[in-house]
Order: sequence, then structure tokens, then C-alpha cells
Amino acid sequence: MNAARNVLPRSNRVLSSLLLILFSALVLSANAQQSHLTHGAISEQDLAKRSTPAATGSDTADQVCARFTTGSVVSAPPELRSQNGVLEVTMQFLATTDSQGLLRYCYVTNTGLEAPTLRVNPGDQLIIHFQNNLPANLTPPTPADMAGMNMTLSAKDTPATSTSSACNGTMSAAATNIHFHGTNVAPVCGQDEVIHTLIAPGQSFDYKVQIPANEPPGLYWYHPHPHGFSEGQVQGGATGALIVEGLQNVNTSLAGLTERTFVLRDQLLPNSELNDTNIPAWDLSINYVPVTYPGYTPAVIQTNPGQQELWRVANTGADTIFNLQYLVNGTPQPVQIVAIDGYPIAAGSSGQQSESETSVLLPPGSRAEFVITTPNLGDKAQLATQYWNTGPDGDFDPARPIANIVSQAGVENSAVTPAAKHLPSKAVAAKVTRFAALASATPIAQRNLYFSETLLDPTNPLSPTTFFITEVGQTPTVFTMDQPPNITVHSGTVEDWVVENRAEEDHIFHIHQIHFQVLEVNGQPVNDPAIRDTVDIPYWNGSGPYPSVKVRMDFRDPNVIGTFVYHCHILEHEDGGMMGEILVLPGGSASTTSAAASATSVSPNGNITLTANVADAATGAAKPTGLVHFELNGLNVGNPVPLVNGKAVLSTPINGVVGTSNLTAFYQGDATYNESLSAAIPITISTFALSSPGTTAPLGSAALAPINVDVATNYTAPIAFTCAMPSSLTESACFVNPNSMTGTGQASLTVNTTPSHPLSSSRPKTPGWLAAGGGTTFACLFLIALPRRKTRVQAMLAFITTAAFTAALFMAIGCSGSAGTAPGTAKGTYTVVVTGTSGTGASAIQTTVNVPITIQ
Ligand SMILES: [Cu+2]
Repeated sequence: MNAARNVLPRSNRVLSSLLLILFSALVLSANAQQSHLTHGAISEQDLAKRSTPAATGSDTADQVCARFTTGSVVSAPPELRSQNGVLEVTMQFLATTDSQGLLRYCYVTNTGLEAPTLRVNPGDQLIIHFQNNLPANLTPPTPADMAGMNMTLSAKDTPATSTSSACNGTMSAAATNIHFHGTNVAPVCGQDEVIHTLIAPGQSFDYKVQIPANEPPGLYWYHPHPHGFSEGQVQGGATGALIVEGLQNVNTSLAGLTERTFVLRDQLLPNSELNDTNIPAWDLSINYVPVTYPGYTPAVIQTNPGQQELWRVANTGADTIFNLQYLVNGTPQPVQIVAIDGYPIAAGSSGQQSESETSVLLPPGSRAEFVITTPNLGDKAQLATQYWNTGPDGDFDPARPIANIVSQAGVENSAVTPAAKHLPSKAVAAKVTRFAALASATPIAQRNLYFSETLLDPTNPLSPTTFFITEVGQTPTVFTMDQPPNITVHSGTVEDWVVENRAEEDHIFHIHQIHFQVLEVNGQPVNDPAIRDTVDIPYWNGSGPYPSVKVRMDFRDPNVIGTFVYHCHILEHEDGGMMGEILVLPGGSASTTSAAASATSVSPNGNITLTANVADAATGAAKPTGLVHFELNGLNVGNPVPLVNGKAVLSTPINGVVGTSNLTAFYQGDATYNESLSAAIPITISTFALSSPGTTAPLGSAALAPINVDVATNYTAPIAFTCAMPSSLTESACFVNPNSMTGTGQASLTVNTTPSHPLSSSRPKTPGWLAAGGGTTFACLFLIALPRRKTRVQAMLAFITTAAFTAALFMAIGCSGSAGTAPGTAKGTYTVVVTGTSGTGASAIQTTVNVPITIQ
């Protein structure tokens, strides 16, 4: 506190000095960081002039990357606003190790502001003169889960607005770059490109970011995105807020409200005990006030009582999922969410201005802007995060407080709440055109992607994990910076993507440059009024369908052309390879795709021939080239087929769920032609089917024919088998083993035949096991067999009684064969009918297969 006061300039006017002293005394008792001293009583410029990272903290690391002590009052991040269409800032990237051995990273301006909130208007230019001042020999600890990390990088042409060598930079632990999360700026070096832009330690680089004129107003953020090292740099604290002004113009009810920006982060625990399930995976902080295990001393937010305020909250943590709650006297309070991921709810097509929630889920990277009513005097109020179950393989994200909210009359005017600012009181009603009417746009394609994980050594459960995000039909591969794009689309289009989570921990789908709308969760339509750039997909619990979201991806804006990434925003996973590249080509010519199928009713795994014709939409000419994907309910059937003269044909077995599915042909586009999707063809798939190639066997031996059982993918009823022989097949018996099964598999039909034998041993109707003696004459076999069978199960008793009687008769006749010879089974080809039955009564389903049995 004293030191903080000491650095105040003596030249300040009396009023300012008084305010500052009061300010220091009340707010900064635990605050060692001068760069947070932003408040209306001091102009940003004044502050900038005298702010250097504080030399006053208990930790020498505060001199480089300053942090508050636990329990501090939450101050607003310092802010820099654009002027005359430009926000120009000089910023360096620093790292230091604190007294607990934790590596801190930070962005600090040349005026000493740490992680300033950058406030720009749509259409502005954001210029950052950036200097990477990390030590070149920096060696951050490597997480165990980075087994899949592949950092190979070779020079190649990157579209750029810069000629710097950083546009084809060299990977190292001390290299970095900046990603402007959520913005829709161009994916080119010098703006928002993270695959090849790598600024070496000691190197300076100029970002000249053109904020689109139609950028939706709201909360964005910036952070380092060097593949393989993003987690460490973000978790070290190098994140900041970026606000595009004008939210009150889209939602005029916000005009004049007090606004606060809260930047949530996560950070390493000292002596982290990773295997203790009672310890959180990471500690938290709010505007650099840490909330640490085990005490969880909350930060303090000071407010005026009973006022509406706009809270703009960003989860800039690397790995932690926040599930926020605003509690007053222990009761969760509804908050009015007015924007998600930098997009106003009021700008969407839902017709809603806001959404009332008592929980706000913020996966890493996401933002929520909501209106709360501050507590009354004497209320006990808190901003907290609830427990979030991230799955058996996930991090422990426990419930814990973030900040106590303390109301005090007149607090705002007395300069005690530097966290508070005001939105302009005058709103000029404005509409947002970007992402307009996305829910009703027509998708040109449906793709299916999934998150998955494998152990590096599948036989060793302790080996590191590799992380994948894969488009269905492709081979899961760990992301490398040299790789070609996994997905190519054309600008001007809209696609539906179903993203599944096939891993036993949550994954967070995020894509750069564009936003999407969630249409379905686990196959069920949802009414989500938000347009997002980040969404949590819950973990798979090890059985049943994979959790999924269906999102409508908006590639319509002509500004977003080029190559960029989509990935899991748990940065540990992104660093470990859970990332893919998408190439957005300039808008092409329209194509049309039509599809036809050789049958509309198919048994499971039955064969079908699919044909697609792709043509120039304007002329009908068969000019498009490239591949056609045949898809059943959006899932690939067979491999993609190259077009030949505008036509693709695929003969393939097909399976799916019982009932009617939609078959489509998806043309994936080429350099000239846009993607297109055919109209759906309904294909009905039956419950199960039996097939058999039959068999050939010598007379007197067991004829074994496989019975193939193909079952629709969701059909789980047991199927019981019977067999029936033609009357012409005498002296013989049949049975199916097993006599009942569930799901797709193979059973076996056995047909036993009898060679010529003494006339006396005429063949009773017996089950096949009795007839399995091959060339032994039947009556003698029976006599030998009978005593052994006496102890068989009760189900056989009735048969044995009958058989014993018959045997007694044989004995009376004798089995020496002296009484004459019967011809046995005649050689020839017979049709044995195998019937499968599932269910009972009226719901019973029967299917038969004719099995040709040739007896030689
Ligand atoms: Cu993940």
C-alpha cells in the first residue's frame, strides 16, 4: 500500500491526490500492481505515463508480470480505446518465474499496462507493435499429454499483410503469436493467422488487424496460439479482453448501464498433485486476483446496492470449465444473458433480447455478457463456479467461490470501484448483419466430426494420451503445422457439422474466424438463441451413443477466406494435436447434385448401387470434378467416389437404424465449383436379415453351412432360429447352433445325413446331435449313445423316453444288419429353410433364408 502511494506523482492536483490516496487506501491494501490503477479519476493517459509493472509486490515476479494477492478488490483491467478509427499499441510479451516456481507470462504495453482491454469500433484498425521478449532459452515444463505434439514446420507461402520472417516462423518454446479469439478478421499473417505466424524470441512484429465493419459488438479476447505451447503461455496469464463497441446499440436497454469486464483465468497449482482427485486441476483468478486451493479466499467486487450492471465475463483459462452462478444470500439469482461469444442475443433470429439463466456455462474461450442486479446493503452475495463433471478422464473442476460482492452506498461515485465503467447513455439503434438468420439458412453440406483419444502405447495405461479431431471417413491424425487442410469449403456457404465426443472427458469445439449456431444436442433439436464460437461437448460415459452437437457453420462472409484452424479449446488437448485445418476458398460457381439408389428398401448390410450426377447449376454441363460422398443420415457410406464425366457410382453394402433413413450425395466441390448436396432419398432398412451360401458335404457326414445374421445398427432383440428340411430329405436331421443370438454375427446350420444302413434301423425323427455319428449305422449308434445320455438335462427327458422305446424295439430286432439294407439319404441338392424369429406375439418378426445343401 505504501509503495503504491509512493509512486504517485507529486505534481497531481490536490483533488486527484486525495482521490488517489483514498483509492489506494481502500482498494490497494493488497494490490501491488500499478498497472491496474485505472479509473475515471485518472485518465488512461496519465496512468500510462506513470505505470510500470509494480516493484512493490512480495514476489519479485511482480516486477515483470504483476499479480494481485488473494482476497484483493477486483479492479478493471486497464483499457485502451481506439481514436479516429485506429487503436495503436506497443506491447511486449514477457515471462518470469515466481517464488513458487510457477511460470508467468504477460502482455505489457510500453506504458506499463498489463493485458489491457482493447476497445475498438467495427471497421477500426488495431495496430499492435509487438515485441517477443521471452528469453530464447526458455524451457517450460512439458505436460505429459503432449505426446502427440508435432511441431514440424517448413516454410511455405502464407497469405500475409506482412513481409516479416515471422510469417513463416520457427517453432520453439519461446516463439509466440497472437490470436484474436472470436473475431471475424482475415486469417492472414499480420492479422489473425496462427499456423505459420511465429514470432521468435527477441523479434518484433507488427499486427495490423482490420476489424470488419460488420463485426458484431461484444466481448472477444486475445491470447498466444503457438501450437504445442499455447496452454503454458495462456495459463501463465497472457490473455486480455477485446471489446467491439456498440452492444447498447443492438440492445438499447443496456444504454447507460455500469459495465464491468472480468477476465477469468486458470493457473498452475504449486506442487500440483495431479493424481489427487480432491485437488482442482488448476487454480483460478479474476482480473489477476487469484483464488487458490485450499482456502479459496474469494476476491472482492465492490458495487452500489440494487443496481443493474452489465458484466462482461471471459473464460480465458487454458483448461478450466467455469459454470458461473451469482448467489445472493445463498440463492442463485437469474442473470439476463445479453450476449454470448461476442454476439448479442438480440441480433439473432430468436426474437429474444436476452436469456434468463441461473447458471452460465463458460468452457475455455467462451464469453457471456449478462445483466445482474447488484446486492442490497447487507446481502451476502457471491460470484462462484459450480462443480463441473468433465468425465472419468477429465480434469477436476470443483465448486469454488470467485468473488464476494459487497454493496456499499455511493461506492461508485467515491471512486472505490475502479472495475466499473459506463456504457454510453445514448444508444443508436443498430442491426447486426453478420450471421443473420443463420438458423434458417440452407446448408450446402453436412459433415461429421469427432473428438477421440488414444494411448500412445495402447498396451500401457500409463502411457501418454494422443488427441484427435477427425472428420468421419478420414484417418485420425495428430495435427501438424505442415499438413494440408483437412476440410475445404467455399466462401458464401453454410454447412451443418455434427461433432461427436468419443472420449471419456469433455472436449470444447472451437473454430477461428467464424461463428456457428447450435441446432441439436444429442440429436435433439434445441432452441439456442446464441451464435457461438465455442461449445462444450460432454464426455462419453463408455456406452451408448456418443454425445454430440449439430452446429450450423457460417462461411458466408467474403472476408473470411484462407486457411485457419478448428480445435478443442482445452489447450492441453489442442497442444496435444486435437486440431484440424480448414481452407475456405473464394466463392465458386454453383453446382447441383442429384442422387439415385437401386433400391429404397434394404436389409441390413444389403447391397445397393448409388449414383450421383453433379452439374454446373447454370448450364447443366457435367463440368465439376472431385469427389462425391454418399451419406446415410449424414454418415459416410463407403469411400468417396471420384466424378467421371459428372457421374459417381458406388455399389456397397449399406446398414443403418431400423426404419427410414435419408440417403444423400454430397459433392465436396473443386477449385471452380461450390459444394452441393442432393435431395434426400428415403431408404428403409429392415430389422435383420439372414443369408447363407449353403454347403456341400459327403453323404453320412455333418453338412455345416454358415448362416450370416445382419442386424440393423440399433436392433438388439434376440433372434431365435429354427430349421425345416424338405420332405424329400429323408434319413436326416438339422439344427442351428447357437439357436439364438443378438446383433450381427454368424450361426451354423448342421444337416446330418445317413448312408445306407440295415433296414431295421429306420430313421426316427431325431435332433441332429444324435445323428452326428457319420457312417455308423443309426440303430447301433443309438444303442451306444443312449446310456451316456441318461444323465442329460431334464429338457431331454421326454425325447429320451421316446428314443428308449424305439431303441428297445431295435434291440428286439437286433442290429447286426442281417435283416436287410435301407438306402439312407439320397444324394442331391436340397433346400433347408432357416427361420429367424425375434419378439413374440403380434410384434414377432420372422425372416427366412433358403440354404442349399448338396449331399455328394
Ligand atoms: Cu479437449
